[in-house]
Amino acid sequence: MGEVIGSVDIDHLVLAAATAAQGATSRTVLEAVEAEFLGKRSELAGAHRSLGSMDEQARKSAGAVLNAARVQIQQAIEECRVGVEAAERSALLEADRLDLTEVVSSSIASPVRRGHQHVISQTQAELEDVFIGMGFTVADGPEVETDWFNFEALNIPPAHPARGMWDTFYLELGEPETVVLRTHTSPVQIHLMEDAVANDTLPIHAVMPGRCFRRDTPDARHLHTFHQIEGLVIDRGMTFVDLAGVIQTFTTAYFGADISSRLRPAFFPFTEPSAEYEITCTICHGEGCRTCSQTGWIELGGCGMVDPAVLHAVGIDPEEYSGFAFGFGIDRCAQMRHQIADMRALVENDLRFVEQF
Ligand code: FA5
Repeated sequence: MGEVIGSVDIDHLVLAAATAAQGATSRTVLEAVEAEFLGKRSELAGAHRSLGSMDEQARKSAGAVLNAARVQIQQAIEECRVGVEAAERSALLEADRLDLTEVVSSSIASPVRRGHQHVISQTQAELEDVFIGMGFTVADGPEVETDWFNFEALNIPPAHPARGMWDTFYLELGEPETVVLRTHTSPVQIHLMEDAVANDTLPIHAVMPGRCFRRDTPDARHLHTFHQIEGLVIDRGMTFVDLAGVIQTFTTAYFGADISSRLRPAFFPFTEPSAEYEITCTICHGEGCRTCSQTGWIELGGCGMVDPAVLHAVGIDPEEYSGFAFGFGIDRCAQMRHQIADMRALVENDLRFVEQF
């Protein structure tokens, strides 16, 4: 037994206070421990009061013992206070923590799903890759064009019957120029040729993919908004053989070697001679079906040698340069490659369809 002052066993009191402080799990409990062992009504305070009845000698030594005991109890409580406060802080942080993994795993009804490129964009990128591999550059042009770029510069004056094939959406922007949503990517040919003349950068070997618009009624192989990839080569000594070779190379690269294809004579006001490139319908393998209107063939694009009148109009000397151009439907290419019976499926946004590619 340690020293007893005013019937209080001081060592025992210090030990009891330290034990109580260590058992405290919160600041509130620790404050209660502090009040119990150091407060006005504590045993220590009672022992202090008993000093008054002692003689001076005994009061001095008992006072020193009580002060030492008070310091020890205070230290024990302070040490515990640091731990309790740290534990309370981390409990608070834990409760407040934002669990970023929770969103992905399970906690919301429809988790965000990672998307991917649409099959039309994939097809465009694949075709661009093929042409880049053949030494072409990729160029861009406006989707909104003046009548001049979309028609007139391509040898299609007002009232030309070919305008009927490419009826479009007119934008009412007022005079002086008629403005249309472009019906094909061919006007980009004019932009490129004008730029090359202005900057003296002939020859041209470029493809120009992009969106086109027509007042076509959507059906198994038509949309009102679709995509073409235009090709333009302007160089010295170009012939129809170069054109046929380029078309064969890129269609073989995209569809594989065993497609069967044909070039059929056709008319375009801006090429002479002109042709249409067709492949055997991949839905019916040439037997005839709804997609190919029972013909067994599907047209992928038009092409031809650039008409000297077009070269002349943009300031290129047709005696020095010749060239060829083509315009293929990107959506048509995707449709035939993936055997999509009805092109409208491409734009209906049905995820069961889109996710297959
Ligand atoms: C043209 O648009 C010409 N500009 C092509 C051309 C370019 C000829 C350069 C000569 C030189 P055409 O109208 O045939 O041609 O369209 C070309 C291709 O675009 C079609 O074979 C088809 O694959 C695609 N296409 C045309 N209209 C639609 C449509 N409404 N929906 C989906 N694809 C279409």
